Amino acid sequence: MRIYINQAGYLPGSRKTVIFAEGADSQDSIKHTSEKIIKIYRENNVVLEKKAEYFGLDEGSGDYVWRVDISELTQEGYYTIYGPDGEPVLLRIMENVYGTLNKILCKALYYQRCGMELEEKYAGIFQRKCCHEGMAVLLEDYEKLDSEEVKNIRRYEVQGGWHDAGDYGRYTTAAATALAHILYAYRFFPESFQVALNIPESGNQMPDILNESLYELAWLLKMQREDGSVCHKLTSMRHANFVMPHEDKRQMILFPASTMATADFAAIMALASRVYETFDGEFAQKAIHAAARAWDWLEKHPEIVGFENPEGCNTGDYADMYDQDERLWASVELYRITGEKKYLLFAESLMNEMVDLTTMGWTDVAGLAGLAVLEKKIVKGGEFEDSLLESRFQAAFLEKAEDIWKLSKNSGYFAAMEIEDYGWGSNMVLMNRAVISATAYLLKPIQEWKEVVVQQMDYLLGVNATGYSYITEVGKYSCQNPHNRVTVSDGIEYAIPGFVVGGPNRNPIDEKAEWLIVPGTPPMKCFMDVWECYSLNEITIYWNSPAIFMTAFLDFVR
Ligand code: 9MR
Ligand code: ZN
Repeated sequence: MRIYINQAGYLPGSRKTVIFAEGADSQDSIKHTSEKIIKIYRENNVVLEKKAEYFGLDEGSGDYVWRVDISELTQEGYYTIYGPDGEPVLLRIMENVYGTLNKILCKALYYQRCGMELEEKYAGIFQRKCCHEGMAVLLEDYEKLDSEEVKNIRRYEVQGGWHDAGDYGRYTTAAATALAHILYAYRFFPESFQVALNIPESGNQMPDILNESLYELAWLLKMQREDGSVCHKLTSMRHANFVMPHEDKRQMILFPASTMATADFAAIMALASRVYETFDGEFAQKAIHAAARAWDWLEKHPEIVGFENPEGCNTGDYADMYDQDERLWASVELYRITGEKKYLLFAESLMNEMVDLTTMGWTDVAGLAGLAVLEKKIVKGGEFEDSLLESRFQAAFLEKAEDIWKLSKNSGYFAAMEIEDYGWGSNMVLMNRAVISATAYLLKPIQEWKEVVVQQMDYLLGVNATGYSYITEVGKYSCQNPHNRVTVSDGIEYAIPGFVVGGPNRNPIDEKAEWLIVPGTPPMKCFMDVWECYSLNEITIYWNSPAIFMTAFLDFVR
């Protein structure tokens, strides 16, 4: 029998779940339906005695599950909970739990910074030297590097941005998605982002989350070519070895443009232009100009221009065979900032093409267009200029929130997941669903939808069948061995705190996980906190970003 709690802490006013579980294969002869009473102590006094509710066999985990709702406890402080087997577990209730966590998740992005020294006064023990200062070449010139023609090759200054993940690549669609979660979160919940992050720009009048995001945006501008198109990625031909970033001297290559990258770029630059307008007019101008140029190129390329890794390249490809959702997002954002009818007409013409209007991962971004459209309603109680788009997106988000709630209710662990969802980066699927639920709650305050967000946060922080907190160094049993080249090679005992790892994956593709995960393991348990397991335990910017959205939301509505 094991006991699972949210290891970061619970909000005083929100739903609080504790789970007891026992593997279906357990040798213990505990009768599954037998009554289980739990006791919660505070300073040696019993403050709550409660019967656990027997859920039954949970399919995702293969566990027999008992759930205890301890929402009655609303006083801040530390509590000890005794499980049926008598083992004590310490839990805490804290008003600022998600404010604090939000800050840690945001600060993690600073540690991903490329092309800049991380000084001790900001990075502490994680200080490191400047990396990836070299110039990049276009893929078509890469072959010429060893030839006579080398002197004619044009080189590009591409310094800056965040390393995408545990690798040192920088990828456009991944960057745009991460930035979108963050910038929409900032628009929806600005109050949740008022704390300083102790980064070099702190104190300059701009909220630090915008400072941090600007570091990425400024780099992203460098991914655009003269014709307006935007390169799909900037990486070396092969992933770096497990060395510190400054030791990675591989040639950086600007890979060809794709319509997905160009449309995402147009969308995020248009969004950034309106977000930064009051803080940095010059950047806002540059951003909208760049967005318009990207759009012009898209207009000239109505057919999809895809992206595929060239032979011999093993860095990420962020494969995506469909670009209509990216174009939709770009047109909506461009309409919001320019008010030009042509963008609106274009967006309307795409609405019926979309299978799902709520998606917000790097492959499918229709839901990001949704956030752009619904923002007016959420933030100012205003209306979007087009009632068709607004009503379609609103209906889609509300309907989806209802589905997500049902999913979560059917899981012993309240995880809004189906068996097939436990693939590479399953935590993102779960978090993106929470973002949808949060958005729907802002449109229509159905209590259950907010609880879904709370429960997905609980899952990330330990209320799941592995018992891990999937956020590095947050919680007693947190992931500490993420697949992150910096963490593997920095010689520091601790992981860099505040990174969300990919999570359980029933189809792991890295050798170590294939070897470690016993066939037949239930999907929610297909996880190892082992650094080689990149398809389980890697980190990326777009796994932190939905968590940033969720924590900002929870801090806002608490
Ligand atoms: O997060 C991505 C996951 O959804 C895909 O299944 C996988 C394979 O295409 O790629 C993941 O993204 C990785 C990227 O390709 C390179 N940087 C690290 C990313 C996280 O593992
Ligand atoms: Zn770097």
